[in-house]
Amino acid sequence: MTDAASQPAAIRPRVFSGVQPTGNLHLGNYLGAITRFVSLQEAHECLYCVVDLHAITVPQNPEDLRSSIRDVTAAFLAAGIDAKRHIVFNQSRVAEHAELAWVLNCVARLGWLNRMTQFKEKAGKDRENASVGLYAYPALMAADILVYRAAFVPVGEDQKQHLELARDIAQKFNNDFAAEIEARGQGEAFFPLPEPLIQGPATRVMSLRDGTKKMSKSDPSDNSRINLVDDAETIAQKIRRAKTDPDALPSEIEGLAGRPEADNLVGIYAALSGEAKQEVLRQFGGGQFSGFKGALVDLAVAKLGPIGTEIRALRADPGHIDRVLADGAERARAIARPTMDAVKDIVGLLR
Ligand code: AQP
Repeated sequence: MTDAASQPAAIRPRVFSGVQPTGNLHLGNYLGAITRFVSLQEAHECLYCVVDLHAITVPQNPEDLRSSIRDVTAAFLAAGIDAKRHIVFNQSRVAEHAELAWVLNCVARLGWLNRMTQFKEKAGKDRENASVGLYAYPALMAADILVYRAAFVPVGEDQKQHLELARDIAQKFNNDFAAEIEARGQGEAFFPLPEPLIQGPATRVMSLRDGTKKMSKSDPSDNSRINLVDDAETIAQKIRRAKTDPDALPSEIEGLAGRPEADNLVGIYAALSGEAKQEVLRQFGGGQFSGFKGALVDLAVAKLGPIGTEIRALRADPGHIDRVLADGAERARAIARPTMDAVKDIVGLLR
């Protein structure tokens, strides 16, 4: 047998990605990231991480954080991630993430971090009061990926800049320590430059209330997003109330220009049905939103309903979730520790 799935994990390209336990996972997280996580399992060795150290860069209620960590894990499993064949764990259990992040903080330049737009958005006007962790977040994200020397990172469009930074940090480490890396027989580049996988028709799902804003867990309006745990009635209500414009749907893609809400709903339909946007417009172009929204409700409920049911069932067994996370952390650490030991040797830290 020569198909990728039958290859030993060690020779399948390695994938890493993370999701923050900062609230209810929504359709944007699902279409932008989690569906890709699922499809990559076939031909890759995958590590999927609940990035709890990222979550605490902004204040969290400890009780809510604990349950969010379990909820994100439940969503991974409910969506079809196989925690036996791949690795599912929470970041804080593998201390090598934080350990490597410190070294990378010393490699990354202030000027690079100053350019990160997500920090500017999340810190808002009260920048002086943002945590140092929120500022250094992208260096921790680089460590998450590089500690496994991952080849590919499936993410939504919003993480593109952070991925570019991770590549810059990896490159600078390789350059700064080139002599030591070579002397230790680690080849020319110790860290491979990770490739972002930003693909599919829904890499940036927008708010249902405002087609110019990203669908987000932290949006104060619950009607702005479809949560993976929403029941059928809630999904239906949110779609029916989604903002639209007065015109009929266009028949051609070009007709979606300047119509962010229409574009978003068509994109969501396309992503859930696996069709191209043009195909969706071929079916619904010229019609009113009410008919299209009815079809979108049916599709969304059919696709998301079973996942929500499974998440609720898994929530009832936190012991199972905790065992999955502990087992995943042990297997993740077995990969991360040798990288960290090599980094210490390369940098000149005694161990
Ligand atoms: N709206 C989105 N469309 C497509 N992809 C998205 N992702 C997030 N929002 C969208 C992708 O989901 C993965 C996990 O994201 P995260 O939860 O770790 O952080 P985030 O990007 O900050 O997500 P939120 O919902 O906006 O959270 P808050 O409100 O807490 O900041 C990532 O791959 C992300 O690209």
